[in-house]
Parts: sequence; structure tokens; C-alpha cells
Amino acid sequence: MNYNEVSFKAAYGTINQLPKSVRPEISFAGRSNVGKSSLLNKLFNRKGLAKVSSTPGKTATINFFTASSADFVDLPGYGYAKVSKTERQRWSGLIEGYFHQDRRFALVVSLIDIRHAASELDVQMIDFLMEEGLPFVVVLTKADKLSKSQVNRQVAAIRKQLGFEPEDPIIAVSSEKGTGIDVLKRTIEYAIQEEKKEFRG
Ligand SMILES: Nc1nc2c(ncn2[C@@H]2O[C@H](COP(=O)(O)OP(=O)(O)O)[C@@H](O)[C@H]2O)c(=O)[nH]1
Ligand SMILES: [Mg+2]
Repeated sequence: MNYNEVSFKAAYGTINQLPKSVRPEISFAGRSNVGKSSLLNKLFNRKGLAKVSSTPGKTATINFFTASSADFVDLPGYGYAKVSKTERQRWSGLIEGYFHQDRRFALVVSLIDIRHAASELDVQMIDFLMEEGLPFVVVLTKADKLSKSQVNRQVAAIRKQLGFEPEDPIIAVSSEKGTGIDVLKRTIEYAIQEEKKEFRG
């Protein structure tokens, strides 16, 4: 995977607009404001690739980015309280609709803010990924906001909360400081290779 090559493909507001999945997909899921866009920008070292916003709750779309060996998919952020019920249902419809399609899911990066416990929606998301047997990694964002010992404590606490086995992957990252980015890149690389093997059969 060459992280110097990436381009924005399109934003999709409904499920039936989504392009057929012909390449491995790395999808990013998490609540609004968790740091999804910042993480995408950090991975590709391109500040304006995905829009970073300090005000959560923007119009929900599924955004596709084409990279050298996979498509990167920025899913709409869930769980923003201040939007209408209809808008929230539209968001969950998009996320569920995406995962129910026949797509080349290589890795779902499930983001949680390291300063907090997993929310009910985070837990629902991760339970769903486990039940469906989708390959995933939990990424704890904004690690620069905590001390190293607090980071370790939160990693352990969230592991426990999610009922993780020792082999279940969890990575603490900081898009600000670059912490954990190399580990995440290796995880993505491995997932792409595995998906390709499986796809070829
Ligand atoms: N300190 C710190 N702030 C971050 C980090 N990642 C994102 N943020 C901030 O969190 C807010 C939401 O980020 P954004 O990437 O737009 O989140 P998204 O809604 O999940 O796409 C912005 O104000 C970012 O600057 C990080 O690693 N460290
Ligand atoms: Mg975003």
C-alpha cells in the first residue's frame, strides 16, 4: 500500500448509489467527532483529504477514497444527540445498509475516544462486527490527551468492557502525535493480503 497515492472518489447519500465493491475495503466507523477524518488524513499525510470538523453532526454520507491497494470508506458518524430522530435513522440506515451489502470487507476500523468508555452504540457496532465475523480492529483515538499510564489503563478497561480475548486487536492512536499509526498501517496491510487470498479462493 502506497500511502502517497490517494484520491477522493465520491460521497454517497443513499445505499443504492454505492458503487459495486471490486477492491478490498477498509471502512472507518465511530461516533461523530471521534476523529475518523483526522485519522484518514494522518494515514495519507494529507491534511485536507477528509474534512475535519469541531462541530459534529454534519449531513450523513458515505465517503469513498481510492488508494493504491484498497478503497477507504468513511462511514457517517453515529450517535450525535442533537439531530432529529429521522436524521439519526437515516444514518443508521446507511451504516446497516452498507454492511448488509455484498462487499469486499477487508477491515473495519472501529473508533472509540480513549478518554471514555465505549458507548452503547460503540458496543452495538462491535457486537455486530463480531457476530457477522467481519475482520475488525478497535482503535482508541486522541491518545495524546492522556498520559502513557492512563492510556494503558484505558486500553485495559475498554478491552474488559468489550469482553475481548487477548488476541482481539486494539490500538491506541493519536492523529496529532502520530502514535500507533505504524501499527495501524501494518494491520491494514495484513488485512488487505488476507482478504485478497480469501477473494481468490
Ligand atoms: N488532540 C487530538 N484531537 C483530535 C485527534 N483526532 C481528532 N481530533 C479532534 O477531534 C475533532 C473531531 O475530529 P474529526 O476528525 O473531524 O472527527 P470525525 O467526526 O470522527 O471525522 C476535531 O476538533 C479534531 O481536531 C487526535 O488524535 N488528538
Ligand atoms: Mg469526519
